[in-house]
Amino acid sequence: MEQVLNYIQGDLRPALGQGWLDGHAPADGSVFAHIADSGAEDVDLAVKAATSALTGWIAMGRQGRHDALMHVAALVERDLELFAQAESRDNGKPVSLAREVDIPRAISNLRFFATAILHWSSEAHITDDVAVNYTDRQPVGVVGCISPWNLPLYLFTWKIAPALAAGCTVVAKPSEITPYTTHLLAERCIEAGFPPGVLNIVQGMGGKVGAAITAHPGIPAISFTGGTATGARIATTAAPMFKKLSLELGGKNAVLVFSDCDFERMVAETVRSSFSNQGQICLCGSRILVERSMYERFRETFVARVQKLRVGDPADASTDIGAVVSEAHMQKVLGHIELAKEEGGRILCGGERVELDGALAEGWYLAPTVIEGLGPACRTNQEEIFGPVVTIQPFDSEEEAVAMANGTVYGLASVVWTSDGSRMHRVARQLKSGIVWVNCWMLRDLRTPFGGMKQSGVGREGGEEALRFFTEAKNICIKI
Ligand code: TXE
Repeated sequence: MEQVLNYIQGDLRPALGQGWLDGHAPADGSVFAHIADSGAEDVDLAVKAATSALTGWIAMGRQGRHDALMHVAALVERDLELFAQAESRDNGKPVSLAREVDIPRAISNLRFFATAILHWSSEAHITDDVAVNYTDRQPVGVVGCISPWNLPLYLFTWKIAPALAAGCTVVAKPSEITPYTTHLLAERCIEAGFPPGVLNIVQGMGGKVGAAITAHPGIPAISFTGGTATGARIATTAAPMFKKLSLELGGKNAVLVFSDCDFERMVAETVRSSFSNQGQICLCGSRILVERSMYERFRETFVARVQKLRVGDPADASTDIGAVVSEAHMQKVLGHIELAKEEGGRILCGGERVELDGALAEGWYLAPTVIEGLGPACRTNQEEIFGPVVTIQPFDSEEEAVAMANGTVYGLASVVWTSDGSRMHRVARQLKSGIVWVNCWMLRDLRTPFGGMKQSGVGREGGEEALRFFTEAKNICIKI
C-alpha cells in the first residue's frame, strides 16, 4: 500500500496521531493508498516550521524565490507523465486530460508566479510639492492554502505559487479525496533542496486539518477553494479573527446561446464546457440557455454529440468521460438526477450509472446527462450539481436570457455565444459573474482576475490580484 505523508519542516512524516485514511481509485473503487490522518497538532507543527522559515525565505529575495520555484517546476515537468498517471488514478479523470491540462497548468502556475514576482512593482503617489507616498507591499506571513479535489495539483499550485513568490511561507491542505500528487510534489521539493519549512503540506480531513488551519492564530490569511457551505464555515471562524480571506466557491454557470452564433464551434465547445472532467469544474456551464429559434436544432445536435462521448477507463486514450471522484459524489449526482425527474424534467440522454466490465466493474461512472423541461426557478436549475449533468432551456429575448443567467445565488462564470459585436459587450457587462467567456470557454490568461460574485466567493485570484492578497500594503508618507 502506498503512503501519502505530511511534508513538514522539509521532511515527509506520518501524522503525529499515527492515524490513516483510505485513498481510493475511482476507476475501480479500490483502495491504493493510506493517507496521513492529521490533526490540530500536525497543523501546529507546520505553523511553527513555517514561522521559523519566514525570515530566511524573505531574505532570499525575489530572485532566490524565483529560482527555487523554477527548480521545482522543472522537476514536475521532468516527471510529467508520472504526475499525470497519478492524478488520473486518484481523481478518476481521463489521463489525457491530466497530461494535457492539469499537470501542464500546475507547472505553468509555478513558473508564472516565480516570474511575475520579478516584474512586480508597487505604486507611488506624489502629493504636489508636499510629500511622497509609496506603497510598500510586504508578505502577510504564514498563510493557509486549502484546495479541492476536482483539479488537485492545478488548484493547489494556483494558491501556493503566488503565496511563495510573494514571500509568504505556507501551510497547505489538499483535499483528502485527491492528495496523491501533492505528496509527489513534496518529494520534488526535497529533491530540489527547497528550503525546509517554507512549504508545509498537512494531509487529512477538512473538519480536522482545514478547521485547524482556519482557526490557528499564527495564520493571518486563508486562501480557499471548495464548496460554498465550507466557505461559509471558514468565514465564520476567520472573520472575528480579522484574517484575510480569499474564497473561491461553487457556481451554477449559464451558457447563453444566441441564434446568430457560429453553430458548429458553439456546439463543440458547449459539449466541452458541460462535460470536461466529468462536469466537475467550477467553471463548467451547467445551465444552457438557447434562443428559441435555434432551440430544436441545438437540442438534436447537442444530444447526438453527447451520446457519442465515450465513458470508460480513465487510462484509455480514447476515453472522454472518466469516473467521478467518489462513491459519495456519484450518489449525490444521482440524487440530483432523481430530483430533476420529480420536478418534471425530461432526461434526453444519460441519467444513470454506467457499469463497466471486468476490473472496472466497481468504478464510479456516470453517463453524461442532458435534461430539458425545467423552469429557471426549480432546484435543479438553482443548486450546484458538480457532475456530468446539464439542463437546456429556451429563451425569447436578450433581456430574458440575462435575467435567467443572473437568477441564482451564484456568480462565478458565464459563457456567451453570439456573432453580434454590440451584443457581446452589452450582455457581458450585464452578467453578474466574475468571469464571462465570449465565443470560448476556459481560455485562461494567468494575469487576469479570477473569482466569483455573490455566493461564488470573495476576492480574486490570478496575476497581481493574488500577489496583492498575499501581501499587506503599507503606505509610507515622507514630507518633502
Ligand atoms: O468541497 P469541500 P468538496 C463544490 C462542489 C462540490 C462541493 C463539495 O459543489 O460538490 O464543493 O466538494 C476542506 N474547514 N466544489 O467536498 O468540502 C476539504 O478537506 C476547512 C466547488 O471537495 O468544500 C478540501 O480540502 N477546510 C469547487 C476543501 O476544503 C475544510 C471545487 C474543499 O472541500 C472544511 C470543489 C472545514 N470545515 C468542490 N471542510 C470549486 N469552486 O472549484 C472541508 N474542508
